[in-house]
Amino acid sequence: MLKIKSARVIVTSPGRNFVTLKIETTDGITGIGDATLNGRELAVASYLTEHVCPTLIGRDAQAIEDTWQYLYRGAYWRRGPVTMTAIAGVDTALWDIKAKQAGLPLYQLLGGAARDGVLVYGHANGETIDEAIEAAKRFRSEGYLAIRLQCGVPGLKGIYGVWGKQRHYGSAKAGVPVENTWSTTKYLPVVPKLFAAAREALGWDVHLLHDAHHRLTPIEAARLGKDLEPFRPFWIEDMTPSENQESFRLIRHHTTTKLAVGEVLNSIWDAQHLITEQLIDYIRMSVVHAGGITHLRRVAALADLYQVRTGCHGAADLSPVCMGAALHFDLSVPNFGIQEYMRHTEETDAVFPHAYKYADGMLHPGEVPGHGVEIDEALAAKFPYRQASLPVNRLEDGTLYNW
Ligand code: CS2
Ligand code: MG
Repeated sequence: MLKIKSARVIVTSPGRNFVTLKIETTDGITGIGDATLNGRELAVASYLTEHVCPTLIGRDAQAIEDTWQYLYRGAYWRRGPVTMTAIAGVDTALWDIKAKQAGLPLYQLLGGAARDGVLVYGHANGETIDEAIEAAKRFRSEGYLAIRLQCGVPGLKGIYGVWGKQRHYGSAKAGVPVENTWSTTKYLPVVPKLFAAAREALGWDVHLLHDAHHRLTPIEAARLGKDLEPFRPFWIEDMTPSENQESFRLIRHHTTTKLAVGEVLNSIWDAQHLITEQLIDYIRMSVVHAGGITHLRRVAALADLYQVRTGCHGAADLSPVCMGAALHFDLSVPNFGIQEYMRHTEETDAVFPHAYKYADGMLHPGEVPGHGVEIDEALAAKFPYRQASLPVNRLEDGTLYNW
């Protein structure tokens, strides 16, 4: 039996914090899993180090499902982002080991390739609509078939998803949270203008996406959905907070604009009604935050029954280890929709050498055994943890709001 000999947490910060779990077996096979929770990294690192890793030693490294159930049911305190991210780190590392042991790329253990490559979307943004459109043209020139559009809102600063000319995005800032200001009234008229300009400049053979980032009430989301219908968005994401899954019934009642939800969800139960009532079109849950490949496959299987497609979260605060694992999942899952692809910095890519490659608007996970991502521990050690926090948002009158 292939037993677990060691399980170690590696925290590194090549430009931003990442938490990686590394498992080694008695046969010397190693596997790694992403366990990064942006702004709460040490909570997951501690959960793993103190409460999970000691229980793994001596366990059968091949018993992925039993280990998943042990960590989920055995925790008593089920679900939640910290718990499910910790479980994801273990699950992903064990799938990596199993595929390496088989000498196969991970997707071959998940049913093989269901498509030639994984459609991805890039992130065009700018303080102004013109700047965002120029950025979108650059993504088109790089062969992207799908582009997310975000732009500034006149009269507001620090808008989500606008990071200017720098190539890479880091939402968490050093120290305690910075405070942004928000006005839905100022925001709502801007997005239709952004999409009108994008269709004018880019035409119709490119998918256009937008992230409302939890900022609207259901009726405001319905308004935005109706206003955007003429521009046929691929999806509008996180239109309203998704804890109240019923909210989406109201949005659905008013608009045919396609909806994506789920990057902050971490279990099938959080999305159960969104899926079974077909209140959404894409489920955004990710390998790293939804309990790993084992649980995400269950979510995708439920979604498939209701013609809901996957659209995994893939922001730069999810490490290349998550991206690598997600691409094997994306390549094999029948109801694949699209994969978010926010490029990591060169420093991050050096810490996490990987087999996945971008070409012509698609990513492919590569053919090496496992998920195809490793960690250079010597280099990782050169980037110590730095406390960082996601921003908080207030309305113009000071009311604390959704970031
Ligand atoms: C965003 C994320 O990529 C997205 O869709 O919602 O950038 C999100 O803000 C970060 O992952 C939060 O850590
Ligand atoms: Mg989002």
